[in-house]
Amino acid sequence: MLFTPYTLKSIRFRNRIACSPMCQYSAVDGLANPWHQGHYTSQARGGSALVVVEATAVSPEGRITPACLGLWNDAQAESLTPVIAAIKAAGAVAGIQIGHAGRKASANRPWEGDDHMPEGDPRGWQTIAPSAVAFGANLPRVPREMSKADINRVRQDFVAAAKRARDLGIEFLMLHFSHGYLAQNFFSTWSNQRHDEYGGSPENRRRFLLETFEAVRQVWPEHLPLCVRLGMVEFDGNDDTTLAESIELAQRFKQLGLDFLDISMGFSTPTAKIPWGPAFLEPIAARALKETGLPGSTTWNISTPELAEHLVSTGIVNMVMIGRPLLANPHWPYAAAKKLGVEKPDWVLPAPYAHWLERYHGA
Ligand code: 8OZ
Repeated sequence: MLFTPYTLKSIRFRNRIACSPMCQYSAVDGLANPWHQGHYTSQARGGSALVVVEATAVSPEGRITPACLGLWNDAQAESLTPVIAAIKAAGAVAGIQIGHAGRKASANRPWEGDDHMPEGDPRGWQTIAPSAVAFGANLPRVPREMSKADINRVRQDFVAAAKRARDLGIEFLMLHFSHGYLAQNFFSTWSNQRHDEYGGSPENRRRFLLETFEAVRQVWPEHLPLCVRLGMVEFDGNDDTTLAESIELAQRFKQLGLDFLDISMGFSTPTAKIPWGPAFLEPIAARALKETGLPGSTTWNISTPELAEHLVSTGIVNMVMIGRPLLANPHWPYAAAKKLGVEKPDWVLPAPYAHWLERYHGA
């Protein structure tokens, strides 16, 4: 099943493997450069059906680090043009994840500390979030509470980035509504302590996400898939309540035109006890996708072909989002096909590679 094609809206995926968005922290001024060109070209040539470009900020203060990609100006869009062309030329579907890092923004790159830059560091900036509450631990910066004007502006920033993605010929748009970034900051009581219509009840905590989704849907073409990556649970001991709330939120997105739900977790508190293990989100994904009836995917620790095949062949997900295995080997899909004994995988190994690997010497 992992190597059967899949069609969503007008888009055909050559198999069920997606290269999950993975921050490269290698940009200057939000611009893509030869690093991104090489990385995304390799992923597309490696055989993944969908290549989702890393978390790309909708505004300067929405970057996780100063080295994140951005899509808030035309120069940034232009810098992505050859990257998108290369993904498509290798037969993969070109996707992008757009987001705003909220209270987790203004951080050092993981290999340079993975923590907030100290207050006063000239490379850093004032973060914003629904409430002036810090994440804590390695991310102690206290965000400024967003005004209604901020909320409206960030929603429009998402819309402007979605338009740029559309105009770039990107075919799959993922909204980063998880991992303790801005949207999750609104949804989670760990970070949202507002008393206006954007905080308090589940309906109020959903409002920013639903309004942003709805506004993006209006500019994102009807025939192209719109995806949300949602943090469904926090692993904070309160998951029954959180999962019920997030499933309801997913149902509301569905009513507004969501095409694909990518199941992840919240990362809203450093006190979370995450049960890291092979495909540990499987039961959450199974329940959420079944109850909502939405097509979708899941991610985290899907590191063997057998596990990926299991998730797809049982009908739990339509696609798997693979991360680190594809960093270690962009040709993981080819290796997976061989391991699973797939004779003629219905995906196109680019002709030069196919010639040497399949035709000349045999497999
Ligand atoms: C894992 C490691 C580093 C960054 C996210 C940008 O949570 C990330 C990220 C995840 O979406």
